[in-house]
Order: sequence, then C-alpha cells, then structure tokens
Amino acid sequence: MKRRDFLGITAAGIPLLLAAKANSQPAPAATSLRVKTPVVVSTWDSGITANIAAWPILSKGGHALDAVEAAGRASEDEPSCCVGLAAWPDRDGKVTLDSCIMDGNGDCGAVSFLERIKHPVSVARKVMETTPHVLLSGEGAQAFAIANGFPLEDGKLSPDAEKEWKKWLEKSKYQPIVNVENRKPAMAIASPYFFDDGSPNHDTMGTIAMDAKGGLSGMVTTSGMAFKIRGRVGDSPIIGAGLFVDNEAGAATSSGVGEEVIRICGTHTVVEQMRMGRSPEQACREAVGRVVKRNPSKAKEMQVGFVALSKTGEIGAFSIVKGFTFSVTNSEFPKGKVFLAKSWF
Ligand code: SD4
Repeated sequence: MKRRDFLGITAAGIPLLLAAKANSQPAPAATSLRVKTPVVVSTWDSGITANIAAWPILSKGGHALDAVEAAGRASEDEPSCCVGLAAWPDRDGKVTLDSCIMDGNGDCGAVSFLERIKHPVSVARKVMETTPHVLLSGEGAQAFAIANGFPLEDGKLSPDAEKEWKKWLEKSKYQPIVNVENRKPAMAIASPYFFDDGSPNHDTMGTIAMDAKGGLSGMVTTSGMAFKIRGRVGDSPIIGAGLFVDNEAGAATSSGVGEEVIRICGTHTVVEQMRMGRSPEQACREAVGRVVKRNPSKAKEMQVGFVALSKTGEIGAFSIVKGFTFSVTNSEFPKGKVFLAKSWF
C-alpha cells in the first residue's frame, strides 16, 4: 500500500494553497499562510505522521525542540521507504542516515553517515546537548551513539528496501533518485533524479515548529538519496543547508537534491531573507531561484523545495518543480492539513 493511500490523501485532495504558476518574473506578492501558534510544519504529505507525534507536546505547552525530536523519531520508526533504518540503501546495499536538530538560540547538533542506529535525530540532540561539537560522522558517530545507550541494530535491509535495491542493481547504472512524490508518471521521465514510473520516492523528513512561548526549533532526518555512492552526504545534516532556525527571524527546512541546497546554503538563505522582511514564501522563492539560475535546464529535471515558518507565525513554501507538499498541524488543523507549494516550473 502506498503511503498516500494509507493516509487517505489523494493528489486531487491536496489543497492548492498558492494557486498561480510561478515564472521567472519578479516575485509575486506575499501569499504566505498565517496560522495560529503553536504550530508544527513538516515536509511532504507523510509529514502528517511526524506532526501527529509533535502536536501532543506542542498543544500541552511543551518545548518546540521536544516536539521536533518526537516528529523525527516517529518518521524514523516508519516501516518502509523514506527515512530511518527501513529506508533505501546506498548502492552498496547499506542504509546510511543523516540528521540534525536546532533550536532558535543557535544550539544545534548533527550526525551524518550513521549506520545501524534507529534514531539519528536523538543522537543529533545528544551531540548538541553533551558535546562541544556540532557534527559527528560515520564510525565515530556510531560509537558515540552506542556509548550513549543507543542500541546497535542488525543492519539488515527492510524487505521493501531489499526489493528496490535489487531492482536497481539489475539496471546497474549509477542513477541516484530523489523526490518524485506527487509527480505524475508522465512528468517523471528522462531525469537522473526521478523514478520512471512516478512511484513515491521521497526520503527526507524536515520538521519546523513554534511552541506556545514563540520558541522555534527544527529537525531533519533522512537516509539521503536512494542508491547514492557510499559515503555521500547531502544537505540534511548540514546546518544552514537542510535546516536553519533563528528565533529572531524564523525557521526553514529543505527537501530535494541536497548538493544543490548545499551550494546555495539553502535554509540559511531563506531565514536571512525573512530577517530582511520577506515573507516565508518570498524567502523560499528566492532560494529556489538561486538554484534555478545556476542551471535552468538542469533545474527542470530535479526537485528542491523549501518550507519556512517566520517568527510571526507565517508559513510559506516554494519548489523548483510542481509536487512539493508540506503538512501543517495546529489548533485549526489538529489532524493536519497538506498543502501544495507553488513552484518555479
Ligand atoms: C539529500 N535532501 O540527501 C536529501 C534528499 C531528500 O527527499 O530530500 N529527499 O540530498
């Protein structure tokens, strides 16, 4: 069963928050969504699962950092596909995980290339709270996790992951794929980044939240790009690329081709744009525009999406190609609501 069927959300049922098609003309007027706080926002429609875990904490007056960690853990517990140990492996058949967490005061922690540990987001939080460092990687990150009581799992692929990896091996060509969620099969062609059959394939969960006191926090957790070169790390554990949070401006997270996000310091760009007075949507559009400008024809074949939450409780998003969704949960949408972001193409 596909995740979208499980959640009872159809592509047709997703509200189109920001209807007009974007183009390369000057940025349109702000159309960001103003919501009641506390609020939690996650990438993709499967972000509903993450939000469901975060909302009980936020609704009872809890800290945004606890809420986003709970969101990450819920995603990492999911039995197939996208993040956590059940996700798809690198091209050598090993699942390697990246995660980061950050609060609005600039405290942050991250892990990358972490193997056989179920909850990278909690290891990232441990790095933040118990070490003078920000990012631990690979074997060292694993040893740190074990020393802090995280069990070492068996490292076996989930049945779905094993099936997909073997299917990929048959083709035996290096073609990392990312973010085809909500694209129609007909659109998902001739690109190294998308599945040809258009089946869901997103593999990153980013969550940003504001608590009842107005404090912001965020997290990202991912298995990265499916069938990547062993050792490859994307934007997700990089503070300022996959996630950036500042109580004085706002929070942003990204999904998509991490290399492109790293090149433009994506979420840092978004937050700095909000600091300068742009709405969350305008800020996300600016960051997307920088990726597109570098190579417009390549950009058409890939997805990069940003979602942002301003310090005043406005939400906005923007992506390169159509199909980037985000989930919002607050007192107005206690069960969560999925929105489709505007896109450049
Ligand atoms: C990466 N940004 O590793 C991640 C992939 C992703 O949905 O977002 N997938 O580059």
